[in-house]
Amino acid sequence: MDIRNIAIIAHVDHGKTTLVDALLEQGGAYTEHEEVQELAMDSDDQERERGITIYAKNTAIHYKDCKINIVDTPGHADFGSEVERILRMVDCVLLLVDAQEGPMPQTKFVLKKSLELGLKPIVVINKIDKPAQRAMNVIDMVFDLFATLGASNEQLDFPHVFAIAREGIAQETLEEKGKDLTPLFDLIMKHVPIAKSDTEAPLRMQPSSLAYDDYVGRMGIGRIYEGTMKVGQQVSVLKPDGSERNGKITKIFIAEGLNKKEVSEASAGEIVTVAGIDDIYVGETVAAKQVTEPLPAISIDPPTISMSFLVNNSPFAGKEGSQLTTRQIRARLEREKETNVGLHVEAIEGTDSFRVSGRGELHLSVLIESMRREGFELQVSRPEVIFQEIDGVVCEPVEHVIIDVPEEFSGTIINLLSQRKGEMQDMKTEDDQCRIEFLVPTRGLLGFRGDFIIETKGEGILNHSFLKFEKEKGEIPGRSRGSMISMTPGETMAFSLWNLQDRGTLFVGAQTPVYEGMIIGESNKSEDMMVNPTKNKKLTNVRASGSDEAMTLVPVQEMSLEQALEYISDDELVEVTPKSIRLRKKLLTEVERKRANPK
Ligand SMILES: Nc1nc2c(ncn2[C@@H]2O[C@H](COP(=O)(O)OP(=O)(O)OP(=O)(O)O)[C@@H](O)[C@H]2O)c(=O)[nH]1
Ligand SMILES: [Mg+2]
Repeated sequence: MDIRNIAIIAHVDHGKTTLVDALLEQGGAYTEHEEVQELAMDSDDQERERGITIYAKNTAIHYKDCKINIVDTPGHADFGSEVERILRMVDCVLLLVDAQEGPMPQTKFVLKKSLELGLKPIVVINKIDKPAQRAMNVIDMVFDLFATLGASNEQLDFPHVFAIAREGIAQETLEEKGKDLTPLFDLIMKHVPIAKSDTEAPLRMQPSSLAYDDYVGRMGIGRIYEGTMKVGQQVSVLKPDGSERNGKITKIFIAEGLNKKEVSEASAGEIVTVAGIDDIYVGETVAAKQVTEPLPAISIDPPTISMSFLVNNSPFAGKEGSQLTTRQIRARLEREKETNVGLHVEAIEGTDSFRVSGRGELHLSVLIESMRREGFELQVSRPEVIFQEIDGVVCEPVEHVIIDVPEEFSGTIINLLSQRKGEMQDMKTEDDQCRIEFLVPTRGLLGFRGDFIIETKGEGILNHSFLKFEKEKGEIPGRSRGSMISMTPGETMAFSLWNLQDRGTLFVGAQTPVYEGMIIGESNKSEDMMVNPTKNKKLTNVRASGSDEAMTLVPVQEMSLEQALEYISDDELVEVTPKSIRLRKKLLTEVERKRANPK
């Protein structure tokens, strides 16, 4: 069979999943009356709510006599290493670039990885319907990016097409108005090589990612490079280091539109999901018995960020969740490790806590959010960057940052990032709009987003993605303001909050239960401030005219999980339950804190 294997790659939000929608629709994946949701591939709850793709997924369509396997990848930087692994199972990529934004940090990252693997990308300039599109410029920028990344002459000669993914339109030139995706399908047929299908050779298949199913257990998703795989077949599983073990294939699935189809066999060229090998892992080779040579290893990037996960021991512990114990948390983290490649979990000896490490804040906060939805209560510490020793030198992760801001804010932003050890690389101004590129240590970016939004009055756009490890950059200043801490348990009263709101920014509204040591806001001063938010107004017989009505509270912006994680300091924790996100001091009483930290 004629099979083509492609992945769709791009910076976050440039329209990958939307394009897959259109490809599925026009590739006849649906029957006439099938009701299909927008962004159908983003099927996970958190994906739908956050409006981003978190897990790479594959699908397949038929065009003419050909089957096209398509892998939709996440664009967010935290999932970049997954994209890198996935590129191993395809023969071509569609590189999407927003016709207004142009190439962004993650465009660069995924393109670099594709070029290194020798892939020849098809460039899709998407969103040409945007009023501020500058598609022709963007083509030049993409060309420059290819050149900077050391593309070969063949790669530089990339085919391109313009698109409005949302309307299911592609067109060869900017002027003509397209009517469907035919020009893109034609490019795919012309430029994506037919998947090699040597069915005579003995079986070799390699998982690029993992999945889990309650009935069949862990499954490997990857490409069959050679031979044929059959249900019931006895196989060897070879590790890159040459060690081997036995296994048996119990189920094979291939993609068909939005569904998986169970088949009894599949051959070289096909992308399959296989069950039967319980401890299968990314990069291993599933092979016929006589094979001794594993496929080339797939490297898994080391984590860059870690946090401690603790049992909830706040005064409110156990009130809102059902999964509370260390044992339950441990089991859940172990289960996560089954499929979450790149996640590290380690019990911290002598404590009820775990060190959980991943590829970025979002990678970890998606896990925390899943856990709270499943009924867990836990506490997490401030995210910390993981240093690495490379050739005897202590190194830290550094990110490529692109900032788009109105020109008036550029000075402030450059200042802020310099303090955080950022180095400016480039700055361009067009129509009072600045694009500034920096290299910034990941450490300097933790907690930066909040300041950035405030300083740019919400008009700035911040994009960053991991670039490399570099020599440690020295001290970076932390949060400049202290916390407002409740000195007493109780329920917050509008009267006291009204008095406090001038002294800082409140995180909680009236009638919120609080405990001693809980953080209820940010102080305007640099030190922590102890307050009593539970005091009510003394009743007097004389009613001061108008003062009750005048007690208007500034609306509080409740913190999201990510905001809370970015916000807290080293001596603070985020308490997460199915119903609440609270911030607290690690040590709840002032006495304990003073004892721990005598001035
Ligand atoms: N104007 C315009 N908007 C588009 C077009 N294609 C996609 N969008 C919008 O862009 C947003 C992001 O689209 P997605 O398809 O989720 O982007 P993505 O690349 O899959 O994003 P991630 O998976 O999170 O990296 C959505 O709001 C789409 O409706 C287009 O051609 N024109
Ligand atoms: Mg997507």
